[in-house]
Amino acid sequence: MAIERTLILIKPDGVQRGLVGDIVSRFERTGMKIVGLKLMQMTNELAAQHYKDHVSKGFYAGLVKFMTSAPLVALCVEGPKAIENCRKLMGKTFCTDAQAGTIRGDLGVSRGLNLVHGSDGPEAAARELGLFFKPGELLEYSRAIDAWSWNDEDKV
Ligand code: DAT
Ligand code: MG
Repeated sequence: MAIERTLILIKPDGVQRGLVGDIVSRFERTGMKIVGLKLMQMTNELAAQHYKDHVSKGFYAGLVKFMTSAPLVALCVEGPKAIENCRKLMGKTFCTDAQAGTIRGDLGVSRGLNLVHGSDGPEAAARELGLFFKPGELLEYSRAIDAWSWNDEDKV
């Protein structure tokens, strides 16, 4: 299995509620590696690109308004099956449906204010990472814990 990279956003509600540390920790403590991280505010232009597949949906205008309303944190997380693994950690889209133990299940109660975004597949991950990070902003580095977090058997 390939080692994947995925885009995670800690949405404005997560930043405003002081949950950045908790949410980052949930990804970090799995052993996956943070290879990009920034605090930023989403512009309308970036929102339009990021959510282009949702433009015809009834919730689109509210979604863009929410996502551009205050700073968010963008992360690039790397690891075996990182895309699917991060989605699992996030839980179902609406917090009310998300299982206990997930970010949305543990930390949220809303439909739209659901704390996190995670790319939903390899194509989306590549496209979205390109929107949020310049190539030089994603780093390659080793950590002492890497050998105890995943090994060659996770790459098959
Ligand atoms: P996810 O974030 O789980 O990938 P999505 O891509 O289908 O979900 O939708 C993007 C965001 O839009 C989602 O995080 C919250 C919001 N959203 C989706 N469906 C909605 C709905 N029916 N009503 C209100 N907000 C919705
Ligand atoms: Mg999505």
